[in-house]
Amino acid sequence: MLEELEKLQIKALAELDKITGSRELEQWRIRYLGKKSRLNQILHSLSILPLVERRSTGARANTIKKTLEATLKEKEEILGEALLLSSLEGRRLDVTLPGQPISSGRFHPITQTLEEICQVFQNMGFQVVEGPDVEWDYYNFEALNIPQDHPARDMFATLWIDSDRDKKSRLLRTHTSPMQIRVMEQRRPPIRVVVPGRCYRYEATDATHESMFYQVEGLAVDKNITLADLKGTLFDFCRCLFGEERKVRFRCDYFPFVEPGVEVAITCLTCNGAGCRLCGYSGWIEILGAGMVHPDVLKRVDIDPEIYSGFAFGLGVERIPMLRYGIDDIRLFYGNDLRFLRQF
Ligand code: FA5
Repeated sequence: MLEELEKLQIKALAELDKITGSRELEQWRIRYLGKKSRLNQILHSLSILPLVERRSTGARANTIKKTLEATLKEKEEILGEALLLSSLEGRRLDVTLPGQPISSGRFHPITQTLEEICQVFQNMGFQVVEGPDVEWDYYNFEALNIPQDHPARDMFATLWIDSDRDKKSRLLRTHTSPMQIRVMEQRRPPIRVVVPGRCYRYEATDATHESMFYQVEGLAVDKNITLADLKGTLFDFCRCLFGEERKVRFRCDYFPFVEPGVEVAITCLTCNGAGCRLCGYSGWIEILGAGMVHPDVLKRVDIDPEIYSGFAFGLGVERIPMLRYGIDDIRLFYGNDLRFLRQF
């Protein structure tokens, strides 16, 4: 039996030496040190041997078991280290390789335009304020000289929130002009504010009309403000946005809350004033409505029109990137088509 033990040790160690993988190592452990291994069988059958032989065989079998266990442990450590090294080698980072491109987000073209418009007015000393999308009839119409049954209500196809229109009712604001009243209720002149915001109209959509669109309202109230101030401010604004050579035209228009009222147009950016499909062959494109704040509006917010005067304007925001980039349909802005939006 001693001879068998010696042979077993030599065979086991020789096999262990050749092993290169952890799976083979486990199989080796089962084969030479497992419950059913020959070594284990010998250790369990010692009791049937005569006493002298039992002692010597038992001692030798235990020494061989310890040797095999110790060599197995050593081998496990060597293999573990090799495995770690090879996996590190495989995952080695080449810092000289070009990085993965990070696709960065961007602002919606309308948000970009709103920021640009506000920045131009902020540079002229205007402050940016915002107001509610859900508005009272009073601010959207009444306080702006548009009482119930006034024909000017037809200018603004309204989305009502309350069904009973005879009472104090709420609506989705049809323009940003209600903020003229809210600002003048809270502040005393001198006032210089611009109000960017969403507006809503109950209209069929087409290439130039959306049911939700943006406006930027402007309001300046102080002593001695004249139509010349309005013209100067809007001339400067148009030049900043559309370039020095752009021509700006002022023509009379009617809005119940201003007197006089004007409409401002610029020479078409596509045909440079020669006339094309975009400008309806007129050479001009209207971009905003404006005027001198009506004395009755000032009185309503306790500002004396004998002392103070002011101008106001309301600018359609979508028109600006449409003109600049030759976009022929306003609906593209709100269709959420990434192929369109990624161009800005
Ligand atoms: C107004 O909304 C007035 N509140 C403007 C104003 C303010 C006048 C202060 C005087 C003093 P109007 O309805 O014309 O006016 O709208 C102004 C601009 O909003 C238009 O020139 C147009 O560019 C834009 N706009 C109006 N309706 C729509 C629509 N359905 N879709 C997209 N843009 C629109």
